[in-house]
Amino acid sequence: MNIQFIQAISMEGIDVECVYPIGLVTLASIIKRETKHQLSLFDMNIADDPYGQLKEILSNASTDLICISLRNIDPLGNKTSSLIPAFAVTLAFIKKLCPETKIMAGGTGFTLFARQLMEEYPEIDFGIIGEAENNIIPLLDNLENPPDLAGICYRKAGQIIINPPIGDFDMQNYQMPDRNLLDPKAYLERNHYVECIGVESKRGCNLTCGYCAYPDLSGSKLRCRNPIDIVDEIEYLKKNYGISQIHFTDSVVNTPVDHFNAVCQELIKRDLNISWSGFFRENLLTEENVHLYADSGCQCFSLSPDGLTQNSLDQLNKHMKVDDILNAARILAKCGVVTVYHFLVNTPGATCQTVDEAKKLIDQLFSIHEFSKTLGTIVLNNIRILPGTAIEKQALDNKVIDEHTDLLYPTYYNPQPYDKLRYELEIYHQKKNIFTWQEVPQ
Ligand code: B12
Repeated sequence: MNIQFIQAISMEGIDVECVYPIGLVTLASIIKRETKHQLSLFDMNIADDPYGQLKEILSNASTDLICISLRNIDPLGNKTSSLIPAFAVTLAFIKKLCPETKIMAGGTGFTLFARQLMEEYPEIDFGIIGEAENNIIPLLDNLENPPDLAGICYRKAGQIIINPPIGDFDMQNYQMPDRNLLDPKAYLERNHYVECIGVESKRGCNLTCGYCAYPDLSGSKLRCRNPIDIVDEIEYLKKNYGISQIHFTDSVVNTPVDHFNAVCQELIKRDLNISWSGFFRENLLTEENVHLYADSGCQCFSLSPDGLTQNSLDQLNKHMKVDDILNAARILAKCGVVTVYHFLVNTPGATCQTVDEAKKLIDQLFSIHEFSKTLGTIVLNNIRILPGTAIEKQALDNKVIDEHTDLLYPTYYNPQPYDKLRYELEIYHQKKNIFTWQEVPQ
C-alpha cells in the first residue's frame, strides 16, 4: 500500500511553538522497518500553505491509506478556540480530493474523543486509541476485516466498534524513531523557548490526579526504556542532526527516581553537552538528585503542583502536601536553575480562605526564589474538563456542566463566584514578578 502520514493542524496561527510529531514518526518508522508498504510524511504545522501542499501531495500520488494524527484538540491555557474545525476541514478536503482513499485516525486528541469523532466525521474509516505499536500492523494487514485488538476502532454494518486500549507496549522493545522520515531541521529554528524534539524515557502514568487524562492516553503502568538506549538516542540526535536541546515527553520525568537518575548519570558520563527539560514530581526532589539533573543539562525545572492550597491538592487527588511544594522550591532555588510552576485555579471547594492561602503560597515561592532569581514564572489556568476524569464528575455534581455539555470543545471548571480568580492571582503574581526583576521595593 501507499500510505500518507499526516500530522493535522495542532496549533492556532503560524507563530506558535512547534513540536516535532514524535508519535506519527514512531509509527511510520515501525511500518517502514517491519512491512513493505511505501510511506511518506507531511506535517501541516510546518507548511507555509498547509492545504495547498496537502492538495499537491494527494494529487501527485495514488494513496491507498491516509494515517492522520490529531494531537491537540484545543490550545488549552483558558483559550476557547478549538482545533476541531481545522481537523474537520482537513478530513473533508482529503475525501474530496481522494474519495476512494481510506482514512485512519489516531493521536492523543483522537484518543480522548474517539467515538464522538467517528460519529461526527464519517470520513474516518479506522482509528487507534492510545499507543499503536502493537496493533497498527495487524490492522494494516486486515483493513477489510479489522482484528479485535485493544485500541482498534472501525465501522461494521453501520456500527462504530471501539475496542478499549490497554497501554501495555513493552518499552524494552522500543526502537528510536527514524527521524530521517521527517527531517528535524525544519523544526529546530522555529521555536523560541520550547524544545521541539521530544525523547521518550518511559510511557504511562501511575498517578491519579483528578483532572488528568494521561493514564488514559498512555496507560497507567509505568514502562521504562533502558537508560543506555535513551542516552544512545540523545547522542545520535546530537551527532546526526546537531540537536542539543530535548524535552523528555514523560508524564513525570523523575519517576521512577532510580531509573531517571541512571539516565542523567549516563548523560554526564558521556559529556554530551546537551540541555533538556521535563515535568517533575515535587516530592521526589532532593538536593542530591536536583544537582544531578542540573549537571546533566536540565535547563528549566517545570513543576505542575496544580494545587495552590492543601484543599485544592486534596480535591485534585494529588497526594501531596503544600510543604512538599515549598521543600522542592527551596532545593531548586538553591541549585540556581530556573523553575516554572503551573497551578490550577478555582478548583472545587474554593473559598475566600483558600484564596488567601493561595496568595500566601505565591508569596512564599517568590521569597524562596528571590535571592537566586530563579522563578521563571507561575502559570495559572482553570481546569480543562476532559471526559472520564474525576473533575468531570465533580463538575456534573456541582452543576458546572450538565449532561448536554459537549466536552469536545473547550470547557473549563470555573464557576462563580471565583470565576475571575485567575486574573486576580495573575495580577498578584505578575506585580511581584516585575518588582522582583526590576528591583522595585514592594
Ligand atoms: C510531552 C508533551 C508536550 C511537550 C512536547 C515537547 C516535544 N518536543 O515533544 C510540550 C510541553 C512542549 C507540550 C506542549 C503542548 N501540549 Co502537550 N503533551 C505532551 C505529552 C505529555 C506527551 C506527548 C508525547 O510526545 N507522547 C509520546 C508519543 C510517542 O505519543 P503519542 O503522540 O500519543 O503517539 C502515540 C499514539 O497517540 C499513537 N498515534 C499518534 N499519532 C497517530 C496517528 C495514527 C493514524 C494512529 C493510528 C496512531 C497515532 O501512536 C503513537 C505511538 O504509540 C501529552 C500527554 C500524554 N501523556 O500523551 C501532552 C498533550 C498531547 N499536550 C497537549 C496540549 C494541549 C499541548 C499544548 C497546546 C499546551 C500549551 N498550551 O502549550 C502545547 C502544544 C504544542 C504543539 N505545538 O503541538 C494535550 C492535547 C489534548 C488537548 N487538550 O488538546 C495533551 C494530551 C496533554 C493534556 N493536557 O491533556 N506538550
